[in-house]
Amino acid sequence: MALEAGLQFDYVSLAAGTPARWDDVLGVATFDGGGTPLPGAIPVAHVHTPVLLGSNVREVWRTAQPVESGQFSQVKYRRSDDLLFGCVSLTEASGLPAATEAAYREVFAAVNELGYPHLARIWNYLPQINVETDGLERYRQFNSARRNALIAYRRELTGNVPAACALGSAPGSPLVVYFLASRKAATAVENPRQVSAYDYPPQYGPKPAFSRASILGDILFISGTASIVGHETVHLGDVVAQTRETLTNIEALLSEANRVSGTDRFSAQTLAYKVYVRNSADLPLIQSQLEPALGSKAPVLYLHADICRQDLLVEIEAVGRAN
Ligand code: 3EB
Repeated sequence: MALEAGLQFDYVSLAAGTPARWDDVLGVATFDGGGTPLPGAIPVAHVHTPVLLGSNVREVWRTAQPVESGQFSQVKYRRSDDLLFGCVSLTEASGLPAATEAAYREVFAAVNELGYPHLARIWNYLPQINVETDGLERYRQFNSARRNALIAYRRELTGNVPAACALGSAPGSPLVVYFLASRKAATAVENPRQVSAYDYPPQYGPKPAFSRASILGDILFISGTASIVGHETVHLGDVVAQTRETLTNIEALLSEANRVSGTDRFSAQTLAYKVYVRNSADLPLIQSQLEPALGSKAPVLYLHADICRQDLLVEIEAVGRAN
């Protein structure tokens, strides 16, 4: 049996009413606080980012295996035999670095203790991501604190690190981290067009510990992907060109995922996307590039969020299942 037996991903419409079954749900993310309450045992990551298009949806992770819910310290989770979905939401009572380090320590303690030590994908949302305080941009503070927690738990800082994304959220919202972890290792994938983020030169601050994509059984997680070639942002101020470059990077990741797994299994047709738009006025231009490229049937959720480099106007993440 495949280790990730039947992990499935869906954007479920709230308008369609409550799904008949919640007993196969591992976890849920909501955006902009949308949605009616769910059965209490389901971990829900409440992400505070306005929805620009694709509203009234939740991101729902399901599995074919029986599930069990629980809480480890402040990490709410649900797990199957193979997989664990978890989320943690912390206010910045003692500042962002302290909250980040605490959140990551809790995540690592939970996955270690529960026996799902391999983090395949982590989503990070923090308010005022581009604001500088104490002489350091908050995204860089986050990176430094994430690194400290990785070091404290003797985790790798390069190589087989999780796929990830890090986005801005509404002012005053908590730090929200949610993740999928596995009993068995995922395979990290890098983008041949880009310097690995963990090898970025020092001008970008503390090195971010994430991979460009990861493969977990049948599932491909594509990290937050932007208009970066080598280590530099390209097409400054040109949202159309940034969108196209981002698509080129996603295509490169698909090829690389197929090469690494020795197959032809992953294709753009099977991907579902989340698109983060810095300036909401850019939505029509971004859409005009994405709709013809992705096809009208592709599930796409457009969110209004700041991106972790001031000069990036759009970032796209994706998840796909092998054919
Ligand atoms: C980049 O490619 C854009 O810090 O976890 C993308 C994905 C980005 C994940 C993270 C940051 C992160 O450098 C930013």
